[in-house]
Amino acid sequence: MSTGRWLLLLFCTTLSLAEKVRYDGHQVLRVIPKTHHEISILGNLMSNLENSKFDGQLSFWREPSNVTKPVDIMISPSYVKKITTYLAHKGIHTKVMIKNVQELINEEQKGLNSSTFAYNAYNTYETIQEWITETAAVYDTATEGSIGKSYEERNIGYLKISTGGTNKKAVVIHGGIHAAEWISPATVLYLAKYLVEGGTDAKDLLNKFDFYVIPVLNGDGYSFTWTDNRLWRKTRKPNEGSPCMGTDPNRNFATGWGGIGSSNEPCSDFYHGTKAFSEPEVAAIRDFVSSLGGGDGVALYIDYHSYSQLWLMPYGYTNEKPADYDTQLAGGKAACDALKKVHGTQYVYGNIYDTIYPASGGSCDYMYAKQGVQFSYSPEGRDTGTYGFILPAKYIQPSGEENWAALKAICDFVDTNI
Ligand code: 0X9
Ligand code: ZN
Repeated sequence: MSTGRWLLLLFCTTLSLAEKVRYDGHQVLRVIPKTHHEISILGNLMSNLENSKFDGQLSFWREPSNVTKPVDIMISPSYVKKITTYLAHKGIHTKVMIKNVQELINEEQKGLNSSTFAYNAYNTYETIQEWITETAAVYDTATEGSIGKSYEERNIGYLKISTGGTNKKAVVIHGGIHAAEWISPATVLYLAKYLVEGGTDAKDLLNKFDFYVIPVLNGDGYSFTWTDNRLWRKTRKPNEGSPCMGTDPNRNFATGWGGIGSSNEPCSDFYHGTKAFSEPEVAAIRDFVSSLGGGDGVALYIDYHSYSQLWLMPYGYTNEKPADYDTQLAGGKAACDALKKVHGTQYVYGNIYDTIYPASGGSCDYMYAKQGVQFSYSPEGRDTGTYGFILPAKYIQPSGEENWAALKAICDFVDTNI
């Protein structure tokens, strides 16, 4: 190859390595549907997302579900006018929540430090895994473990925090099933911090339970949000016959798999995959909870998401209420009441189907219905849409503090109700 060609190749490779998906001028619009007719118009807009015409131009940050429930749509600049006019013609009013998504990403980038760990900052996948090893080395109560590997063979590490003894049930906590939801791993790390540092409250919890904290379940997706696309949600496994990669891991569990609120289109953000547990990360958390004895060994399972400030519980795949609904709901209330006392942050609690939207194949339903974990929750953390997935790092600490209060409350509740 000539020197010129080599240089060209080097230039192109460097360019493609440096290139990140940009969201210049992308807006997030909010619609609060007033009627079922409006919901179906928004639903059609969403299914259009799946045909090539709108591909990449519209992305639902919050899907349509019910009247009065906000729907958030990110729209590329060239489509903003087209979509707002289209909706206005149908009598649907839109409100700009985020004027320019790229500006928020730029702000966030300024504060990122990819090499050192800090609780009050967003940390890379690598730094978080190192944190697991270092924390296990420092604290007697902490040990390091792994639940398996991601598709790209990243380790899915966990920190076990335990004061020993027998007959304690487990609490399994994880973050980062959805890659873009950065406040989730950050909050989960804060919870682990309080547990290992062992204040009076932590000691009290550790007398009751053993804790398994998995900061990032979907490490491939999370890494991809740092290197390529800040808003990536899914796993990173290629889909045969499609140019689009990844499956929504929270549609990949075996509870109503392939049903309402999931998509069979690989390009959709809500793609359910080729079969339940097609994603190694999802199979890994299934096997891990099984290895702890399912519901016999695990008292409480919490899968942290963002955003919307909701404390969600089963089911998402049906509007039927589980047998344990009243107790689960009372647990959710205890968590939200305690959370609110810290910084005044208001969470709404309830079943996934009615409180956010129908969602089949989710972790929360699966751990309850199939593994028998009586208390299974999927909270959606801060905020309510001002920043959405791109929550500034200054909110990590308050999120950690209030979620610690919520965790203490739910653990106490579970301890007296199991
Ligand atoms: O769509 C989801 O998976 C969740 N919302 S998010 O914006 N974080 O993606 C809601 C579903 C609730 N969780 C479960 N079904 N487990
Ligand atoms: Zn999520």
